[in-house]
Amino acid sequence: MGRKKFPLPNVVLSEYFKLENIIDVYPYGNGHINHTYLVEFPTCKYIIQRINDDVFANPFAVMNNIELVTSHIRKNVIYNGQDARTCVLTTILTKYGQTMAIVNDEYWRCTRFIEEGITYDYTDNPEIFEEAGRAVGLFQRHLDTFQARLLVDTIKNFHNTPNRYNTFLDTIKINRVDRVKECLKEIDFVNERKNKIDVIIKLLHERKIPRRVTHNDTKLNNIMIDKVTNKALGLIDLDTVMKGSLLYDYGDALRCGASTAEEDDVNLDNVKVNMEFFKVFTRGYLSEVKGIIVDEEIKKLVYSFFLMCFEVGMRFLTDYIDGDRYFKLTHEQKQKRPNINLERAKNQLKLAYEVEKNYQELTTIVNEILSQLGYRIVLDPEEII
Ligand code: ADP
Ligand code: GN1
Ligand code: MG
Repeated sequence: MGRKKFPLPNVVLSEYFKLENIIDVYPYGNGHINHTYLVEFPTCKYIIQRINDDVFANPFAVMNNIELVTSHIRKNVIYNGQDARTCVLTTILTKYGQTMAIVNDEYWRCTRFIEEGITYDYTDNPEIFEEAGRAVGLFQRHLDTFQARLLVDTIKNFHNTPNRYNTFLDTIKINRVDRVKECLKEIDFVNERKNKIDVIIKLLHERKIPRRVTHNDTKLNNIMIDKVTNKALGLIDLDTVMKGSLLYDYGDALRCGASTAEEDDVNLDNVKVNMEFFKVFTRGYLSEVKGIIVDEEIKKLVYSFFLMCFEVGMRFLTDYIDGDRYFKLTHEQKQKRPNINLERAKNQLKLAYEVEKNYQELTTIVNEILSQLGYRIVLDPEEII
């Protein structure tokens, strides 16, 4: 029997490529959700991903959303005289002309590998993080003219924090793998804040802030930065593009990039708000969304930073209690970091606490930037969560 040459089935590869031309295939990137591989040819590369259909119940809807959104952005990018191959994801069709290959009940897709860009899991370069802010703002600007109703909610209630809190309570009640006893402190932390978590969802329901097209997963490694110039190219990982609040995208990017520690750092003393990074990201972001963002959204910018740390911390905690069924562990993690979801939860809840503690200073920074960029609104520096 011959050795298996590539880590993904030849039947999948052959939906897209002539096998004999492939030089190598290997796992790529550090996403938590899909299985991602790089396929190398002598002169070019492609990304192949298995869509996680435990998470995305309707992969067709995911691909349909992506096609609609990327076509819209591509049109704008070309209009601006920029390179659409680097600034937007390009879906590669199967040999039958489909956006997905369905092989043995698995859903696979392929995109052009954006070799000109790089995604960082972590950066200590403020110039890059300011560009990340621009990329998130620009994404919003591109989609300001897109009809949100065309998109399907690929994960219902994705950023509905009160809804996620109810799931958290149910998971504790069920206590499927008897882990509740290991997380009592973190559970208390979450419960103590249950009255602070419905602000954005309420504003959306009351139509005090607009429902927009948002990315919903703006962590740093979903933001493509030009390798040479360090300038923003665009956002990738578009599986969760759907209707939402722009506050989710602003807050989520900060939770990931404006921390002094990585998401799974176990030394909680390392986890603080990186004020400089908060400032540069906010500057990049607000310079792009000027004229689009409304005052009621601006008032909740700092809050959204708190909420996104809290929400994902609670999600990691819920999943740990539930036996790691959503954020699945790799083989290596099972060996070396079996409690990684609890570690991530502690880390992100600590960051939420740090945002609370520094709320007024963060508000002052937003005010400075608003004034520098010529916005009229001034936030109340005395406000706390
Ligand atoms: P996940 O949902 O698992 O996070 P992503 O779509 O974010 O999946 O892909 C995981 C990683 O693979 C990204 O963080 C990025 O580094 C890399 N990646 C994905 N698609 C591309 C692409 N078209 N070009 C370059 N890198 C990519
Ligand atoms: C997941 O797919 P990825 O790794 O970019 C998750 C996000 C979380 C993030 C935490 C669809 O993002 O919601 O904030 O992990 N994506 C999904 O790191 O659940
Ligand atoms: Mg990703």
